[in-house]
Amino acid sequence: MSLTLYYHPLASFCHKVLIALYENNTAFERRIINLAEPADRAELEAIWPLCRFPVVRDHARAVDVPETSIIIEYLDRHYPGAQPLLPTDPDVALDVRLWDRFFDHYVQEPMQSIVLARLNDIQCDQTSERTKLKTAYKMIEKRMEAREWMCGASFSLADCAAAPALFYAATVLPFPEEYDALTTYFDRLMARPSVRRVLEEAKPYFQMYPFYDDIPERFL
Ligand SMILES: N[C@@H](CCC(=O)N[C@@H](CS)C(=O)NCC(=O)O)C(=O)O
Repeated sequence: MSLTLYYHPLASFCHKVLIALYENNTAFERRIINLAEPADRAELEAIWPLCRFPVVRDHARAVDVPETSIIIEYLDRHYPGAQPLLPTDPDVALDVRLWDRFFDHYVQEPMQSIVLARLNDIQCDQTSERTKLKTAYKMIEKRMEAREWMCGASFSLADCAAAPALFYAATVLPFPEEYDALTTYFDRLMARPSVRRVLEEAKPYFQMYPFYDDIPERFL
């Protein structure tokens, strides 16, 4: 098998790439990395010294590919499937990349900061992170009033980024009740077979998540 994915089934950025792989039925080998294990850490560090995952090793092309957005573009280019995740129209592709960046920087990052503070039992002012999430929710609500997927009628890289970011963000800061478009989009994402499969595989690990009690019953 050509591809090996270094990942952990609970990690939100790993979910983003798993969704892309499942969307296209791409064959890959799994290498679960437990960052608490020094040997696992060393293995990941040898590939990507920043020690962040996921990383894909492509044995056939002899390259290691880090960074989720780059991995998904790489898969789209070299291992295309039935569901292209980057549109061929360059302007639509730019829009997809913009919303992918939006979810990584303005949903994942503040959410992860809040989660890490809870994990490490750090009491700190989280006003800035919560404000970023509130602004992001408001922007998604407005954008999704007239859209099926983030960048139009087709599921894309932006939706791969959105699903795990919103899944975990909702546990640290619930969506405002009046945000129907955001809630409908979230439910649509959660019903997508690739996303369901990722969440099903994460189930055995959910108890390790510091906001476990805030995961809705339907996902447990
Ligand atoms: N920008 C990176 C972010 C990857 C990332 O932050 N992954 C987390 C897991 S969700 C990680 O490796 N955390 C380990 C750490 O921070 O030590 C990407 O898109 O791949």
